[in-house]
Amino acid sequence: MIYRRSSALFAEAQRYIPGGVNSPVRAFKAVGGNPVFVKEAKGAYLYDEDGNRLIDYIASWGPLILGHAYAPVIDAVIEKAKKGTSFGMPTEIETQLAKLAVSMVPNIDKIRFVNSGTEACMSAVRLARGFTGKDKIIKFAGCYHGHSDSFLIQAGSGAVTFGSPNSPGVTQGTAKDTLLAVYNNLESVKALATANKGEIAAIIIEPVAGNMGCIIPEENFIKGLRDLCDQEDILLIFDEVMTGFRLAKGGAQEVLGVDADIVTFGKVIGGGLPVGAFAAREGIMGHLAPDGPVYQAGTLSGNPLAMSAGLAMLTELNNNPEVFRSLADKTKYLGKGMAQVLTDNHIPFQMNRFGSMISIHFTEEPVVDFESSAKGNNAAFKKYFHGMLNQGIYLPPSAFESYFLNDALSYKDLDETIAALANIAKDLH
Ligand code: KE4
Repeated sequence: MIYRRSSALFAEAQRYIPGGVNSPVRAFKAVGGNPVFVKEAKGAYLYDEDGNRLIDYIASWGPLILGHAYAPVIDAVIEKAKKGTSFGMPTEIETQLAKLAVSMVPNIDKIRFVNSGTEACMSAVRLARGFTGKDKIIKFAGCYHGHSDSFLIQAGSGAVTFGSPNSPGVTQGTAKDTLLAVYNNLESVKALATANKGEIAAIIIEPVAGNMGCIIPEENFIKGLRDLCDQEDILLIFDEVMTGFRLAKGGAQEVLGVDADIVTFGKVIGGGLPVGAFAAREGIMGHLAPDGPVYQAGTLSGNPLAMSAGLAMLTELNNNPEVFRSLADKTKYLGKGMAQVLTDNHIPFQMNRFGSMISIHFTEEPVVDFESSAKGNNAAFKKYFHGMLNQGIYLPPSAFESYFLNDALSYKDLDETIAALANIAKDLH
């Protein structure tokens, strides 16, 4: 496929925007080559600036779960835009979306809207610290909760020491309050809780992880965290920016049957417009300004335009819950077909799949945490990514991402994807 216009647009973008992109993963650094510039999209298909049609498996990194330019969302946004986009004043539609989200998600009485998943997770941690009066948090290596300082931390020197910044600009002062545990390793969490007894405000986790590729929580891992939090008076924060309204109406809490204390959202809740949110029971949310002392704010938080997209999206999902089963079935079909191709070609691989999240890792070893995910053969992944792109299949341009299926994908699209893999599988050794 030709990407001449995308390359020219990328060259110009780099003159005015750092790296030519407004979010690093889009720049193809992990897979090489120039990023594809998209012109428009409809349903399961992207149409790029060179006229190529691409079957889309990122859905804008999750939000477009019903496909691009989904008519009920678009119509709602158009109608709302005609009446003004934002007022900096309360509007009824914020309450309508809040009421619907609270009705769909277990264990939440109230929800605060923000403008991104980063804001949601950052605010959730501040709320947990304010509610508990404790400073430290535990996160997991490989989990991503947005780019606020407390989360840009990598493992410290020892097993139970403080984290250290993994980005310039993050201070040691911040890093010392973030402790790193190992996903699917409850002992690593217990060790941190023991070594920092009485100092930990919260554990934040992606209940089904999507930022190491897709990583599935092992039996009793999440339940073990719940029990530990109850024993140690620690709040459990589920970062459901990816899993919320994707795995089920009630997200990972519903599917895993484990209660979180605070839940964060993004992506699907905004229907493709900038919306994040965090939610909890009244006893916790009551600590948030203006009711309580924990400050959090935002000029465009809850703006009616974004709320109209989110309300249309969640209304569709709430009224048609069979879509979650449809998405899971399509993901299973795709995974089965691709796994067969890789097996037939004797390619070492692991495939992790949960609901409509899936990822392929070119490694013999099961992928259960960041360390095992990092052992994937990235040279093979690059060949896989570009080989599929050249056949009109758009996959996440990094081995450390989950695919996000949308329900506009037909079984014909899935078969075309499996066939594209069959065409290149022999090159993946
Ligand atoms: P945003 O600030 O990008 O809306 O959300 C941050 C975030 C929080 N929590 C989880 C579990 C997330 O996956 C994300 C963002 N996801 C990435 C994809 N891995 C967004 C893509 C990007 O950074 O451009």
